[in-house]
Amino acid sequence: MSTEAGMSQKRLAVVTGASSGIGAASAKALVEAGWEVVGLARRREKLEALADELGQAFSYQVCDITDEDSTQIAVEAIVSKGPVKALVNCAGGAIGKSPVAASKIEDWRAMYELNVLGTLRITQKLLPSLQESEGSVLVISSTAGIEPYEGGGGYCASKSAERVMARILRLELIGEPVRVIDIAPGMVHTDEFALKRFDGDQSKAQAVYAGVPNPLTAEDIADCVQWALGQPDTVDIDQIVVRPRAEGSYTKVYRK
Ligand code: 8X3
Repeated sequence: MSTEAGMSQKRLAVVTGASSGIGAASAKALVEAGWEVVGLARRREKLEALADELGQAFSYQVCDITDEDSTQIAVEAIVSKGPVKALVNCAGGAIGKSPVAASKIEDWRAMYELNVLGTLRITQKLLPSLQESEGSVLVISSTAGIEPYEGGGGYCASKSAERVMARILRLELIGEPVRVIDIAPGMVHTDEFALKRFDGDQSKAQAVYAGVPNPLTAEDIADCVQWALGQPDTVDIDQIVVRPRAEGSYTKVYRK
């Protein structure tokens, strides 16, 4: 499909982690830009609310990408309706902020299962459809995958793995009509990221953003997603690193 032909036809994007944060914002931005979007997430009620808000251009599959059967069922339902033009991998998160010496193995395992293996699983399953459509794999990684920081062991390791996976996939697909895009956000203030990291502890979650003028929002990242996917099929935005102006690195943040 040529770029111009592709623009005039239906463009279907699959967004993982669509129930909240960057995933929900990306689904909205893509619908606003004329895409049809299938949102994947575990929480049906959140997906239903998004469907009510976004209307016909948005549908969803309740899906846990850490589960093989759940993902297979969702993918079969999606590809039966036609080729997928973009996969936006937003599902992911941080669990805990303990030093390596004291980290819980199960926290690391959960982050690997979701951030790395879940992304791998859904990407593998949708790749044939993306190849058919001259599509794009987009990964929301993190600056945590570029600059490790104390206490970030499991999360930084998983995000490094996710970034490396995207980079290697890009190399392995050279010559094929598929783009691989890695967007690495720094500090993004969403409702759930820090709360999940700190096991629901509101004060620890709020301290992450305390005094920081204008942390990024989920909508800022969704703009990057929409812009990167909106480039011509032959233009691969390999990597975007995006931070709030007040953040130079995880450990160099201006607070008022
Ligand atoms: C989130 C960025 O800085 O909290 O992916 O690790 S950070």
